[in-house]
Parts: sequence; C-alpha cells; structure tokens
Amino acid sequence: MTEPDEKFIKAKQNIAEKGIAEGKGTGMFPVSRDRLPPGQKLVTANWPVLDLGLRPDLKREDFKLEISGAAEAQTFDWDSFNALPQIKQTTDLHCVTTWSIYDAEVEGVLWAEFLRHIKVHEDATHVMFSAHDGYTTNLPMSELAMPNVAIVHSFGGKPLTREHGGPVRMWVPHLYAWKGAKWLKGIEFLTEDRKGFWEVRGYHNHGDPWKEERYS
Ligand SMILES: Nc1nc2c(c(=O)[nH]1)N[C@H]1C(S)=C(S)[C@@H](COP(=O)(O)O)O[C@H]1N2
Ligand SMILES: [Mo]
Repeated sequence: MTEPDEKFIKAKQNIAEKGIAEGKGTGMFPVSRDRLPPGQKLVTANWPVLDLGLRPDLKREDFKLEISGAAEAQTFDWDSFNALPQIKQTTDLHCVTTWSIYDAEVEGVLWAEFLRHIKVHEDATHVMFSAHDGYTTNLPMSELAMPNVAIVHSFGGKPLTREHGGPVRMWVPHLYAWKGAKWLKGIEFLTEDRKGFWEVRGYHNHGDPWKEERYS
C-alpha cells in the first residue's frame, strides 16, 4: 500500500469524535458525546429506582391531581386526566447520582398541552410539584416550556410501576431526574421561586446535566 488507508482513518476518527462507552453483548458500542452528559454512565440493564424509600401504593382509580396557587383551583382524576390529548415519546433520563438511561418510552400529556386545560395566572413564574411521599421539587415556568416535559403514566407501553412513580409522575428529561416528581399529587403555581426537597439540601436549583449543575 502506498497511500494511507483513508477508510480506516475515517472510521477511527469517527470513534474518537463520538467516544466509546461500555455496551451490552460482545462488543462496545459507540455512544455519542453529544448524548451522554459529562460524568454520567450509561445503564443498559434495568432502569434504576431512586427515591426517599417511601413508595406509596396508589391505583389509577384513586388518582387526584390538584392545581393550586397562582392558578384557578382545579382537580383532575384519572378519567379527566386520561381524557386530555396523549403523546408517546422516547427520551433519555439522567440522574445526578451518575446513571443515565437511553430511549425511555413514556406516554402521557405534554406540559404545553396540559397548560391549555388549566388557567394559570399571569404573574405565575415558578411551579412546585408535590408527591404522595412528601417529596417536592421546584421548576421555573421557562424550564417547563422546554420540549418533552410531560406528565406521564406509562413506560415501555405499560402503566408506570409503583417504584417508578405510578400512577402518574412528572417527566423533565432535559434536567436531572430529581426534577421529575414520582407519585404526583399537586401542582402549585408560584409568583416567586421556592426550593423543593433536594434543592434545600444542597442540590442545584436548576440541575442541567450538560452543565453538571449537581450541587449548589
Ligand atoms: N416523589 C418522589 N419523586 C422523585 C424522587 C423521590 O424521592 N420522591 N426521587 C427523584 C430522583 S432523585 C430520581 S433520580 C428519580 C428516579 O426515578 P426512578 O426511581 O423512576 O428511576 O425520581 C425523582 N422523583
Ligand atoms: Mo436522582
């Protein structure tokens, strides 16, 4: 051979650009650096469970979602929630404890859609989500306006299991997973920011995995 093997060089260069992570089966598979946030590890087996350890056992029939604060008070039950326009989407999810999962297929109601069915006051700037295990987490309305933010009830085509927050949880895949309350119970609109469970315990108020906003 008198010329360098361009194909080989291209392939190697491609791998360097994308980065390599451990994979299932026989070989490694390339994981795009554009996809796995810094400091995260890809979990290819089961979706890990992470919470305060209390796992409320709730049925869809018992589901109640209360809208309060700077909005018209309103309560959804399973039927009225399920009657809202539904979507199915596939996103990744990143936990601050460094695990990430890819291609989580969830179903539910997009936040943007949900807003069309409630009446939020003009002065609302933030939202506090509360859950049946006493957990809370806060988000600015501007972050909730990002794509893929949803209130979900199914994962992988099946109802969300108890440990993953069924019957209904929040899904905020562009931020660390603690921003997505499992066992969703209440949505309180706020006119100024207030910190949630982990946010008062040293975790970042914003939580962008791409900027590694883990701690405050
Ligand atoms: N109600 C409630 N929601 C919660 C939590 C919790 O303790 N209680 N933990 C958060 C954290 S830290 C993570 S990483 C994700 C984990 O969701 P999973 O257990 O379905 O993987 O749930 C988030 N939502
Ligand atoms: Mo987490």
